[in-house]
Amino acid sequence: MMKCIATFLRAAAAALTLSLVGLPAAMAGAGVSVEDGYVRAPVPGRNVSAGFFTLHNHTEASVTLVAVQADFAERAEIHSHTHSDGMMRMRKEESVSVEAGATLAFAPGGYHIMLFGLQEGIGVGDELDLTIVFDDGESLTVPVMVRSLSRQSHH
Ligand SMILES: [Cu+2]
Repeated sequence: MMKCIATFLRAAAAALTLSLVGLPAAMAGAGVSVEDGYVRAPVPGRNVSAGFFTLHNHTEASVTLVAVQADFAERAEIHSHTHSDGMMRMRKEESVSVEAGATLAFAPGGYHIMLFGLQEGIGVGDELDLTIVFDDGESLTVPVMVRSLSRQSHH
C-alpha cells in the first residue's frame, strides 16, 4: 500500500515538473535557496546599513529579484557598486537577474541590500528576516544575522 502511494506521488511529482518546464519563469521562490544572510550592525548613531546573502538559482530558468522587504527598516533597496574615476559609487538597481543554475553573492564591494531607517536597538547577534521578491510575484523570506562591522572589513 505504501509502495502504491509512493509510486503515485513520484508520478504526480514528475507530472508537476513537466508542467512547469513550459513556463517562462519557473516559480522563482520555490527553486531558489539563500545562504549566509547577514546585516552589518549599524555604526552607533547611524540608522543605515547593508545586508548580504548568497543566492542559488536551482531552476531551469533565470530568476529576477525586483525588491527586498525588511520590516526592521523603513526602506530596503537593491544596490550595486561601480567604479568610476577611481571612485566607488553605489547605484540603485531596479532588478537583478540570476541565470539558471547560477549562484550570485551579495557581498561587500558588490551587490548589496541597502537598508535605510533601521529600527533602533538592532545589535550584533540579532536574527532578522529579509524578504526577497521576484518578478513573478513569488517571494522568499530568509533569516539574516546581525554581524559586527569589524569582522567584515579589513580596513
Ligand atoms: Cu548601497
